[in-house]
Amino acid sequence: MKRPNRKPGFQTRAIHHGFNPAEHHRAVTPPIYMTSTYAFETVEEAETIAEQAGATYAREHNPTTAILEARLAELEGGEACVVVASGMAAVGTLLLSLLSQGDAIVVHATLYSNTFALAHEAIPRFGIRVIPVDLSDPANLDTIDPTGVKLVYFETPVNPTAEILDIAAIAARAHAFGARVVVDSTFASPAVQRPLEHGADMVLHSLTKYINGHGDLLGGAVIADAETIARIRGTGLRYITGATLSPMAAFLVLRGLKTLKLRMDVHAANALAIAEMLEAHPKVAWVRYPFLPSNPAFPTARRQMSNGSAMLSLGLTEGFEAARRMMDGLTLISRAVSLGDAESLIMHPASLTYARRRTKPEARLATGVTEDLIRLSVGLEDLDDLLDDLQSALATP
Ligand code: 4LM
Repeated sequence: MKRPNRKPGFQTRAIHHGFNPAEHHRAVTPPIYMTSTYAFETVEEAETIAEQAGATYAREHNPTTAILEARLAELEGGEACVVVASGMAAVGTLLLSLLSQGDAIVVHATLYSNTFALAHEAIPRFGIRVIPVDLSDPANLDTIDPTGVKLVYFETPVNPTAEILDIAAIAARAHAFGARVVVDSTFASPAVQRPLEHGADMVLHSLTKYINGHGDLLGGAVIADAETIARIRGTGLRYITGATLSPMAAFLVLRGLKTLKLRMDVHAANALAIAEMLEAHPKVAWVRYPFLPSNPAFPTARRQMSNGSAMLSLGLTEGFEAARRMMDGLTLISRAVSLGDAESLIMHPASLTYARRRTKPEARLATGVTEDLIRLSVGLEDLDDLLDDLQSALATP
């Protein structure tokens, strides 16, 4: 019997929310609607549907995608969601929908490298003032000129440092001068952290990472109030970027979501054990993982995250060259960018940035990213195998 007053748990909603088999020929799994356009009985019907911002064309509407959007909004505790073709499409579509010439945006000093490039190279070209602030101390927000600041934008945990920013403290200060807060929560996923519950106004995800979780597609999402999402969909997605997620990708993300919480529990348990091993290792100079008890950010992390997720950063006592040698010694963990997959992935931002400079001299490391920093996305392999691989690689002379 149904108990109407009890809200189903996260895992149940991740499997069922927003889908009724009775509306889809009793299919238990959401069907993939491969169509670019929709037919109407009459011109009047087309007009009515267009007026209600309903499905007229697949750049903005698709039934498979709509199930994913309803489910992500529910899991983040937001009113509405729009999904797009990649995480960068989400960042670009959001900023180009909500900012205009003369506006300003605060960004945390450290960001994912391409969000950093968007903020510091592209956005200023449109007459938008970009104000980098070290948000690890939220009081730094009190020192800026808030004129025209519409958005305060940051990631937590931060890419690639795994630093933790205090969502509630930053949101309180941003709201005091009338700005809205956007949190890129890609490194956590809604199974671990729900920024809207801590005062953020919008949540952004690269679906490519934990939410899909299987390393086989690109996708992005923004979750916010219904009016903001209607604006992002109706301008940003419709005629600025047109960066629509394919229905096939939406279907795969829905499949990934069903196991998100289960995966995050194993990711986090593996990551904590690896962080503890690294912390005690003589060749490791430092390690940063949100839920390491020695991490000064642990109390903040515990307040806003249910576990530490599985992104960690570390530096070796012998620095840059030692990082490259250690990574080349790994046989199980893949040397690859991206994160959140079943496979463990490791990368060294400084090497990639230096390589990129051969073709793009202005390429630079984001603030706070040191030359020795190695980033590890801990996967779902057996913990003993991961520990073995890391310990053997660290033993490489
Ligand atoms: C990477 N990251 O770090 P798409 N926001 C965050 C991210 O980490 C990323 C994006 C947005 C990496 C990709 C190669 C916090 C991406 C952008 O890759 O466009 O889905 O997401 O290794």
